[in-house]
Amino acid sequence: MITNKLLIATNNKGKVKELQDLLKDTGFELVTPAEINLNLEVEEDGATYSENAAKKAIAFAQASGLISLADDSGLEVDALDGAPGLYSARYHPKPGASDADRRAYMVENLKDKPRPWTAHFHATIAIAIPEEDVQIVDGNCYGEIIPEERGTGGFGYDPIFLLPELNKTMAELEMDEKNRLSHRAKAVMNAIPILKKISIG
Ligand code: ITT
Repeated sequence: MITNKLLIATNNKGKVKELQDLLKDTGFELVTPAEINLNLEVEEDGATYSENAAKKAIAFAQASGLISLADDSGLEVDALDGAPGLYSARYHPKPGASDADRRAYMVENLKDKPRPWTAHFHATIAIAIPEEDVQIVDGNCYGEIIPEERGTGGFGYDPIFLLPELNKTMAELEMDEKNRLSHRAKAVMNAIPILKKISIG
């Protein structure tokens, strides 16, 4: 049976916070994996953001019986030929590395390349209905990587991702500002018509 609950199908606490805010006016009751005691790690072995996002959304929908929204995202740096991209969460040779380690590693890999280090964040969102279909949308946000960290908001690569037109990093934005501009915000905007259709039935 389809309910009006929507499971935010991610284990990333930064994404959970942003998606709770971005989806608050959709009419769905938002549920997190922790709230339903669902502990699910999905292996991200797809060749594209879409494959990984769909795999996560379907796995969470099957495990919970709830409509599930998953996000697969990454940071693509032009001077690194689009790396780390799909592998952004694992971009470090050392297992167990932190977000701060990954930021330092990125800056280290860029230090001999000419600036500006242009880059964009990409997010693909998949919405899966249990026993039914999965639908995919995406969004991008363009900026540049800077060598020094600025700001304490957000998560992941936000302190080194500058939005040149604002002269602020993603980590210097209030969450509502990030949630107007980010790749994830744009993907959610594209997901709203799909969610409306689902809720109408
Ligand atoms: P789930 O799969 O459970 O959702 P994850 O962190 O493994 O969590 P991804 O595989 O999609 O998610 O990895 C995306 C990585 O890209 C994330 O861990 C960050 O390092 C980076 N990233 C994505 N969106 C970001 C954002 O808004 N700000 C900063 N870094 C971001």
